[in-house]
Amino acid sequence: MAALQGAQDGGTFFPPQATEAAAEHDSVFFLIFWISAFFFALINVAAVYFAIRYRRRAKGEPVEKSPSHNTKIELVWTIIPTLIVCYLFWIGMTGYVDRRTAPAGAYTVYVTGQKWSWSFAYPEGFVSNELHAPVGRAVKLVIGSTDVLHSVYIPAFRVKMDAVPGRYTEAWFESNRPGTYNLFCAEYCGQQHSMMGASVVIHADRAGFDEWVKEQTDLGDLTPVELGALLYTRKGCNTCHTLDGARLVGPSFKDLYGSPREFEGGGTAIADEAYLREAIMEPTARVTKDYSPTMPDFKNGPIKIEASELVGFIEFIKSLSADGAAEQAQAPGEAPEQEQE
Ligand code: HEC
Ligand SMILES: [Cu+2]
Repeated sequence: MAALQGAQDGGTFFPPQATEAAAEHDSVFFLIFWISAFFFALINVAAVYFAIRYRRRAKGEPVEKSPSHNTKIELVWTIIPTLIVCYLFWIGMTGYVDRRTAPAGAYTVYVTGQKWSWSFAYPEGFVSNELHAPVGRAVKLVIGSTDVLHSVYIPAFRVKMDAVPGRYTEAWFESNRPGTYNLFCAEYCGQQHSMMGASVVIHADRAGFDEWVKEQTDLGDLTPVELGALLYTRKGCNTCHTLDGARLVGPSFKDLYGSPREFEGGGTAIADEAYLREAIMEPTARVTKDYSPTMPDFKNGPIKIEASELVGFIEFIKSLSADGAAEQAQAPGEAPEQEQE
């Protein structure tokens, strides 16, 4: 029975409890579960017993006299269940209101769902594809979508809220347990729905979190290739593009530079700097063959790419192909040229 009750490390029914709300949620669930189990057993046993006791008799067999009613029993089976459902309503309602109302002064993170990835914009002015927070701090999620219905679902926090295009929804949590948890999309949103996940990282203390925020905001003295490598995860390219040649939502960046590209609806090109620039800033101008035009708009969308960052992406992608790496070795630190192959 303890295994059923969802201990901190997760029971049979539930993932670990990483918020106080999760523990409350599970206790309400199990209370209702055991009350239902008790009445299920009671009613079935009574039904079988009465079916036998008051079965149809053979002709001539004496019939047991049955009373028309019994006020005492009727009062008991009316009042007790009424009190129970009132109590369940009370704990359900107060729990719901608590879950819906973020405490004043909560740390606000803007969550955006899009086919098929999540992005998290922080009040310090940066965007990440991971949700980070320190232990013991209330975090309010303001949730939007750029295309279709999605749903933010963090099982370990017992948090679930739809992301609806054209409006903002809210959810909140306060974790009491450091660790890394899963965030899923819980609204079927198309082909790559099952791959639409993100990590939620709860830092053990405020200092660890502040450190992470500093890393995100401080670009330091990076070469263009290093900048591109950093932005590749920070702007969420890694949710759709790999570096090892594997196909995800989009084509891999490995050996992309210098390779021949084919497009939907015809046409070909060699992936030089000018092409990469167009592919990143205007992804729908020419759509790579066998892929759908689902790359986010980095010009006007919620996550933007600055001119200085574009150089980083191009140099980073170049460094991932033999041709590009050789060129970079010849002319270290030079800005990308526009020449054709
Ligand atoms: C939601 C998924 C998604 C994200 C996020 C994404 N892309 Fe894409 N990307 C695609 C898809 C799909 C294609 C192929 C279709 C097309 O050409 O638009 C593509 C194509 C490309 C291409 C052209 C590849 C080729 O085959 O010629 C480049 C370059 C590129 N993306 C760069 C980026 C960069 C840089 C980022 C991050 C700033 C990024 N993408 C983020 C989905 C994504
Ligand atoms: Cu989704």
